[in-house]
Formats: sequence, C-alpha cells, structure tokens
Amino acid sequence: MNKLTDSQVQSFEENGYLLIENALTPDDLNPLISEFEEIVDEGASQLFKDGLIDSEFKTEGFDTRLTKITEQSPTVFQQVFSGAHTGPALFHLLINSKLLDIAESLVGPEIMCHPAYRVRPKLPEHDRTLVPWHQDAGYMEPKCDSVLQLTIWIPLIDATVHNGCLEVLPHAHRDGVFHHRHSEKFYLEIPDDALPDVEPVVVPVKFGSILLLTNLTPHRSIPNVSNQVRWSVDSRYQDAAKPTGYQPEAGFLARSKLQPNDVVKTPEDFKRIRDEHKPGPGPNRWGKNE
Ligand SMILES: O=C(O)CCC(=O)C(=O)O
Repeated sequence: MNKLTDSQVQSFEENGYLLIENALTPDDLNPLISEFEEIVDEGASQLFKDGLIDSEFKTEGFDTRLTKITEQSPTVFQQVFSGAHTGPALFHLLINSKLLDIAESLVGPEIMCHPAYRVRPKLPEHDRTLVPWHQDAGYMEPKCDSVLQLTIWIPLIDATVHNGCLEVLPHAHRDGVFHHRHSEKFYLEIPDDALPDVEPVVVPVKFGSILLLTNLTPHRSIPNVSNQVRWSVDSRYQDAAKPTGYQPEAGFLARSKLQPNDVVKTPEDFKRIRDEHKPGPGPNRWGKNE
C-alpha cells in the first residue's frame, strides 16, 4: 500500500492541496491516452466522411489534433469532455491502486468514486474549458460541506502556466463555502469580492505527477495561451458511507472491506452504471440548473 506519509497528510490538511510528483508512470496513463487518441481518430474520420471537417488532421499529435478538429466541429470534443466518456482505460485509471491508496490515506478504507469525475481536453483560448475560481463544494449539496471529497487532478500531458494548469488559494479551505454565482459562461464562480484575501499559488503539474485538492479549496484553471490541448482527468473520492451530494451522475464503490461484493470491478459494470443513471441536470444550491 502506497499510503501518503504523515508529512504529506499534514501538508494537505494545512494547505488544502498537495502536489505529488511521479505518483503515476506512463504505464498508468498511456492506455487512457490511446483510448482518447482512438476516439479522436475515429471521430475525425467520420466527420471528414460526412463533409463536416476539411481534413482528418492525421499528422497532428495528441496535444494538438483535437484543437484543429474542434475549430470545425464540436462533436469529438463533446464525446470526451466532462463526464461523457466511460471507456475501460478511464475506469482503470479511476480505480488505479496507487490513486486509491492515496485516497485511502485521506478518506479511509471505504472508498466511493464520486459521480463528478471529469475529463478536460482544455483547448487553447477556449471558454468552455476555462474554469473560474470555485470550490468543488459549490457544486454539491450543502450537506456535503463537511465531508472530505478529495479531488485527484491528473494531467495527461505536462500542465504548465502556458497551457492552463491550475491555480489554488492555500489555507482557504478552512473558511467554509464562499458565495458562488453563475458566471456569464458555463461555470459557477466565486466573485472577486467574495474571494478570500490570500496569495494564489500556480501549480504546474508534470505528466505522471498529480495534484490533490479538498472540496473546499478555491481553485481555477488559468488561460491556455499555448497551442496545446491540456488533457487532464479529475477524479474524486470520498468515504462511501457519506453522501456525495450530487445527483446528476452516478458514482460507484471503488474499494471496500465491508462490502467487497459491491465494489465495481469491470469496465462493463462501470459503463452500465453511468449509462443507466442519466436523470439530467438538476438545480444546484445557487438556484439554477447546471
Ligand atoms: O482542469 C481544469 O481546468 C479545472 C479543474 C477543476 O476546476 C476541478 O477539478 O474542479
């Protein structure tokens, strides 16, 4: 078991975030990259056949091809963005034992993979993937404010200040949930005058490294001013006995000693659970649908 050290736990609890370098290897991440490459490739081929794009952009790499395609059609982006993707390699990453060991150090041995995992191909200068200041708790029901919902943020390429890594407000996770409002674009945001007076910390995260956040840690992603797609996944874990506070999508039991038979073990079951539970968006605590 690769648990966090006491000093890592202490640092996470004090700062509200923790960067763990080299937590994962290429073997942990490459299958998911291949899964996305295949979707992008098949999508490009179909769109080209349908006359919706003027090239398949086959010479572009993982970190550029989706931008070229999305300039002409949003279809492939929409297939993978947010919680839409339910492929086997994503499932295997969500239940990767290194990630679950880290989660176990903070949320205990009964681990629920929270419904709101997200895949983020963050395109250059792209409003849809530019996430303003928020706390993840802002999206959940208030009954979960006191539950640790651990985000593990996992880049699939080096996330840098140029391609839009995350920025966090250290220590501010101790001050409860700040006021959020619906931004003009797509997300909830903490307005400037409600932000705590704390110096932000920009956190570049290299491929293989991961960033942990609490659900009360204010964070945002900074603009992508590069020509790269900053691919990432954010997974969330919590004590399975506590409420997830988020109904629009389904989570699943990822590790359990108490109910081992209920742990989701196959990509087929993961996909079925995600597909079966699609009630659509409901109103969030700030009053509007998400
Ligand atoms: O990856 C991003 O750009 C934003 C991530 C984020 O805001 C989150 O994980 O809550």
